[in-house]
Amino acid sequence: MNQYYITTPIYYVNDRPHIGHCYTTIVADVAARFQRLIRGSDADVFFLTGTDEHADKVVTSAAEHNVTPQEWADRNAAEFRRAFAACNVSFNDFIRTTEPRHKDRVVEYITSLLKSGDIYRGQYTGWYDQGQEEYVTETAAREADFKSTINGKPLVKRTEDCYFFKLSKYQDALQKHIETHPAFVSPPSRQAEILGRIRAGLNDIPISRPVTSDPATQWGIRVPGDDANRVYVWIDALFNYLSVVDTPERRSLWPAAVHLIGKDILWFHAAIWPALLMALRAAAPAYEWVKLPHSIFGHGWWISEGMKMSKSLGNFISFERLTAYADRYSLDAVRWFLATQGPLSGADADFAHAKFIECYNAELANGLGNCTSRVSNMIDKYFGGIVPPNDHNAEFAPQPGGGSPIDLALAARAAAKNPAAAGSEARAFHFPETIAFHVKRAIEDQAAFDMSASLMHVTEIVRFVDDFISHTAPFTLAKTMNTNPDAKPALAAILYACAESLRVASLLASPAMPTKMAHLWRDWSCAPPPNVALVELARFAGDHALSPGSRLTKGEPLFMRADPAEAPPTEKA
Ligand code: ME8
Repeated sequence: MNQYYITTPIYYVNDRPHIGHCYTTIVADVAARFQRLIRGSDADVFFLTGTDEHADKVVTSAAEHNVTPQEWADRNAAEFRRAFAACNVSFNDFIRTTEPRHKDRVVEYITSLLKSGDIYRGQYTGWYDQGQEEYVTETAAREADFKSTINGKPLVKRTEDCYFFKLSKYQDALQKHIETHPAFVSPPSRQAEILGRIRAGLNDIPISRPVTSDPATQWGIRVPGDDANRVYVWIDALFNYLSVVDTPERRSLWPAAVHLIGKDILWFHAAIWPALLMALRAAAPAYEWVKLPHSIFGHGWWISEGMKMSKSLGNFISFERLTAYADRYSLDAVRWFLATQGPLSGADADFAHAKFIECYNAELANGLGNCTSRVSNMIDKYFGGIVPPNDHNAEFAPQPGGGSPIDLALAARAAAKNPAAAGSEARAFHFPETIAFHVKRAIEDQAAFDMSASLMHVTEIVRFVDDFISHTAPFTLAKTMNTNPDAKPALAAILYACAESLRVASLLASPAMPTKMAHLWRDWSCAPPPNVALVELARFAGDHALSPGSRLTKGEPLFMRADPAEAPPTEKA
């Protein structure tokens, strides 16, 4: 199986982590954990996140806090690391763009592109706000009647030396690549927007900023051979995906499988980044390995209680607010909610308290949690907490008039539901086949990067088991155990099928809820062994199935029911 390299954006260190950063990073984590599970190995999966530190706004906020930009970056990069650790994110590497291993590579890349001519020195002309010491776009200048929006003084037309990247040269190649690789810009709804912009024509783009006596302009990587210019932060940042794996040991990880990002930064990733890679590959034989990533996945936006998140509206979901949810409902419940209800497919998603509670109660407390409790309680009560024998083949197809206790249980249920049609309504439950179907589909959904669909197979399995329990009514069957010698083996077959199905559901749930599922595996003595691929692990009653005779402890309920009337958790002061 191919190697799988997944990245998140690298986050600006002027800000503190919030739901958006945690969301992208948790979704990437679920995908990475799923790929490790599918392969039964950590070796070929590489998950990168990190921080983007050379932005001008880092200098500004550092000054506001009376520290140097590097100190400010150190402090906030540590905050991001802390937040991601608290979210149980299993990244393989965390890159900070101020690290020499990154900066040195950027200098090498720019040097090659200068040599090949795809980066060239030219002149940039634009409207300049002298008070703010910054350029204003043509549109913004016109809207402001060519005056500074800050001090009202006229903007001046200014020309200065600058380095450009020949983006225009790659217009046709980019267009062709996107047209012939439908998964390159994902989800598909985002493709038209990018293609439209490319077809409209591409200009070369400035990729440097001047260095002056203003300290704000001194933060960043210098253009090689020219100390009066520094590399524009976006170009520096994009290169992180390559610089981290540009070592002899890691080069085989390239190209990335998925660059997961928010829709805000799609253009940089779906147009400028591939063009830079094409240019680098063409620049020197040493960059022959620099192919294009498989997919740029631009997810939608989290809003909050129906509105754009804003600190002034009081609906901002900070990292601390998420932590308060995790403290009350468990971190894994938060991860589950983000991964299944998030804006992955494109449309924005609402972080509304009522919606969180509804999802939590339906899928976790009353779903997976309740079903595992029911089954382990029955195994505790009827089999002394020991996994019952699995003598039945887990095909529960009632025979009309069949005499086994399972047939009778199924038929009795059907008769109770519709006395006129006794037998005909009885439903068959084919466990091995149904479970294999969900496992296969969950893997396919991962390949399509559909987290929600993939995780919904957990819920589907739980429904299947719940349905089976209500059809076979094992608690009724148990009442006949003293009088009917066939009742106990029937009960064993029913409960084994339920527990074994839930074991498989727990495997599929584990990338989103690693801690809770590890608890279940401990209680049920079924922790998956290392180095076994998911299809093997998940084979119903296969080599890694629940083993009859082993301990299955009731344990604590996985998820306590939430009270919808309780006030939403708030961050601690
Ligand atoms: O753009 N909903 O960094 P950044 C969902 N440094 N996701 C959100 C979100 C929201 N409301 N708000 C933010 C940068 N995000 C650059 C990236 S990459 C080479 C350089 C997430 O700190 C989303 O993933 O502004 C978005 O793309 C990212 O945060 C932007 O983070």
